[in-house]
Amino acid sequence: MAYDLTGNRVWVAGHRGMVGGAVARRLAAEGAQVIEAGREVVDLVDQAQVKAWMAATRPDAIVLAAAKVGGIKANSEFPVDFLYQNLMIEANILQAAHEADVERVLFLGSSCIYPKLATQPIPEDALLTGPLEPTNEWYAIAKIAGIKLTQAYRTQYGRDWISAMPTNLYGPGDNYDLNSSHVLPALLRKFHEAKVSGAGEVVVWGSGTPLREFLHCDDLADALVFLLKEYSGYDHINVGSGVEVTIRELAEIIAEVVGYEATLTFDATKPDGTPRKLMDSGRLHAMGWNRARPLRDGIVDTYADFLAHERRHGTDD
Ligand code: GFB
Repeated sequence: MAYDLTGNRVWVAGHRGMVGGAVARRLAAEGAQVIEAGREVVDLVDQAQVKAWMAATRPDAIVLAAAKVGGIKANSEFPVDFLYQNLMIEANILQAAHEADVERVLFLGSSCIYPKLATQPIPEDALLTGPLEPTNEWYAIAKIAGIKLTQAYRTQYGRDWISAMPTNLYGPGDNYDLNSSHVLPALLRKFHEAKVSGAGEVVVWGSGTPLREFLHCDDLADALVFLLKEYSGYDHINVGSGVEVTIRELAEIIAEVVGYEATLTFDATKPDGTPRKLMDSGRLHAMGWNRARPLRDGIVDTYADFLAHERRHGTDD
């Protein structure tokens, strides 16, 4: 039977992030009562604070979109932050949710949980079948632990909790800091700045040949609300767009959207990361969700948001 969100009190953990923000907007449109709590209210790495806040708040459902996230550089440079903080956040929230008897939890993982050389497109059952991509293994191991912990509460206590694995995400509210961002916001900012300064050149990390699948955060949020309502099961569910491009092709699309032709310089001192990670989203499609927008449309929307909030990104400092 479908889970009715109307009027339900749903805590979006991580509402200030790109994904959490999108989920909060989508849940509000669904008629849910969205609960938000910033770090000044509850520090998710602190077990006592999470337990006390959860016991006092007692949400009906939780979307666990809080995480220490970042691109390939930040993942490689801050292994403790990515492993420790993410383990603590998910363990604290799930145990506190169990103690507060929370009906539904949706835990969010990432496509980097899969082996570096998994068969493509990657089905859900590729999990734990081979070695991980080293540039983000810390984050991946924390996320794998989160999937397993969610499954453990289901197995041991019969909790109706689920997990979803989004592919590489982008959209309004992304992080545009060039040291910690993912590739799409980084290239949007680099092309925009080259256009403003007339630099004529944009530096792209790595070889430009890795393939990535991209999904707009509002499409992810739509899929997550669909899963919250319609899915109850032990297995995690892939959420992708099926749209895959090389990093060079991505740079070319962004050049077109920003409206600036620049020479691409490939910086071979920066890592490529995993060669390809296209997810098999067949299970989600079979359940009835397949509404990802075309990549170019999503980038147009994201660039408009970037321009509207330019000062926030520090691009004109
Ligand atoms: O998005 P990204 O940082 O992360 O990098 P991953 C994707 C690809 O884009 C890599 C290249 O091949 C990068 O070398 N790239 C080119 C750039 N130019 C740039 C640039 O200016 N900035 C960045 N950041 N990349 C992430 C993981 O892996 O995937 C996270 O680090 C998470 O943990 C996420 O799992 C989904 O796609 O390689």
